[in-house]
Amino acid sequence: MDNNIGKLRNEMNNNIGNLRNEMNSQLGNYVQKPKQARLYEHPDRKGNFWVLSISNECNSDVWAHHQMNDRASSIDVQGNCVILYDHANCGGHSARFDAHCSNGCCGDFRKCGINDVVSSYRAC
Ligand SMILES: [Ca+2]
Repeated sequence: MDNNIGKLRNEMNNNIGNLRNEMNSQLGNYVQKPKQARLYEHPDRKGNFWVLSISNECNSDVWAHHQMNDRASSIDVQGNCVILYDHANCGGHSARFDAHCSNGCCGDFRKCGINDVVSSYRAC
């Protein structure tokens, strides 16, 4: 009798575990991963970097983080599309960096007139 109860309990626990795994896996398909990119201090992704949290809202955390404000010289868009701006609150001169870096200046902002000025950004 005790053996049967133990067996049933184990079986039930296994089923619950399988259901939980299945549920988490299904949920994972709906939870959107945050979009990120890296802004680098020097050309060719060198020096200190700052991780951008990209959304449709303008983000001025580069401006607020004084060690990176007006210093960025290259970017790794990590498959995302980002618009970088000269001023806080997405103001002033801007440059658009798509997933393929088709503007040709991901590795060197001097080529697109946005070197050492970036203060804010948003998703394309
Ligand atoms: Ca600036």
